Amino acid sequence: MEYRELDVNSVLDYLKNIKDVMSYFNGDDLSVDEIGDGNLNYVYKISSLQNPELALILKQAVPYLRCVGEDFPLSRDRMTYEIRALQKFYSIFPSFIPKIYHASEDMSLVVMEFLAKHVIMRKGLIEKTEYKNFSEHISTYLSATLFYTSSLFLNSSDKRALIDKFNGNTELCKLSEDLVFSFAFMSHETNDNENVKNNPQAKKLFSDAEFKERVLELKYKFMTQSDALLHGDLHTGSIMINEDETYVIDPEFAFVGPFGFDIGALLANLVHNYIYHSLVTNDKEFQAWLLKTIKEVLEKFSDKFLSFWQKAHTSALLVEGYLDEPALQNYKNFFIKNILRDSVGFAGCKMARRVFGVAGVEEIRGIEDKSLRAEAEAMVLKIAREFVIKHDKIDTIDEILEIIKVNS
Ligand code: ADP
Ligand code: SR1
Ligand code: MG
Ligand code: MG
Ligand code: MG
Repeated sequence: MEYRELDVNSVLDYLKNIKDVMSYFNGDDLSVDEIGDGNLNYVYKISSLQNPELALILKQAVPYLRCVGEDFPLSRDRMTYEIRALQKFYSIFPSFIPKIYHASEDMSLVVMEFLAKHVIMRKGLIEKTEYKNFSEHISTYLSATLFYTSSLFLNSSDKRALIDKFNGNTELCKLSEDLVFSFAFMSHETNDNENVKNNPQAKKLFSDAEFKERVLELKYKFMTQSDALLHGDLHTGSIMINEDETYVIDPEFAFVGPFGFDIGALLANLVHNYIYHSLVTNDKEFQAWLLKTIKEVLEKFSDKFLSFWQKAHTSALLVEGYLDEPALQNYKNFFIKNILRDSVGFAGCKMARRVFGVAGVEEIRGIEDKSLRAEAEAMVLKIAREFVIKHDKIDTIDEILEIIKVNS
């Protein structure tokens, strides 16, 4: 089928020939609304007019960046990788991934379960909602997806086949290389230049050679280290949640990259939210919940990752009998510490890019009062800098919490 860009008027015409979607709606009359709020794609909600319980999502990639327009071309192949990642992650842990009803690489679209009872986590956190199962859920998601797609579990040929399957997601990897690790730390046309202009914090950041050199180390890892299949954009806007359930959506940036990148993205976004509550709502109780959650996510991730490893036998990395038991335990503990250290480093890059870079986060860029926003940006940059400079010396999770507390 030849690609065509859909709109609210043509979605139903496309879907009428898709048996799995039509049988889901039992022949009901349907309506279509565009509900996308992300930077890249169009998201349509298809609803039954007879039965309010029945609804699906159709997400289509267009050959440009939605938030900029056709002047910023971007390969719609990103949907091919989103479909593959949704399928792969669903095969590892289906309860965290929306069910797919239909996917077309030609049309660069996917039709999936509508998460009716869930909200975008960033919005829930801004409203001070405590999600008591979140650390349990997301630590399972992270440890399972990272472990079971790594060379700690896969044999050599399966791992290389996995890399092959995602290796073509070049444009989105390049977007992260540019936006997460480069443009936001230098003068660049894509930055929020209204804010950069005459801003002493921008001047200081752009000339901070020590910070920028350490960012390069992390960028190099991002570009070269093929540890595991990543979501690639795991901020709190890619999580849909309620008290009981957690879903991870929008894995279009998926590629086989460094273990710490998704964990770092999540950590960065929880810290953004902490800073927001520190300055805007001044809600100490909610801040304490956020810190407790960060600690639990990291601790549970480490425990679960090690326990998956304990259960696995040989893999591409560890051949039976290669190390005795005490040496093996030492090796594993050191391995997990390095994942946490990299996560902190990536979190620092991910936090700092949201200050002057092209895409901000609501918790910081959305602060209307200019001087309060500048205060929030100063906190983000302080913590981000500490994360980046100190990440490879971090020994305990409490040290990470201390950096957040002392600087906010
Ligand atoms: P983008 O890649 O453009 O960021 P997303 O996949 O993040 O697109 O989707 C944009 C928005 O659409 C989400 O923030 C959410 O509000 C809504 N959305 C996406 N998928 C679903 C879903 N399965 N159920 C309900 N809402 C969804
Ligand atoms: C211009 S695209 C900016 C960002 O949106 C996505 O969600 C990713 O975070 C990307 O870096
Ligand atoms: Mg999104
Ligand atoms: Mg489900
Ligand atoms: Mg996206």
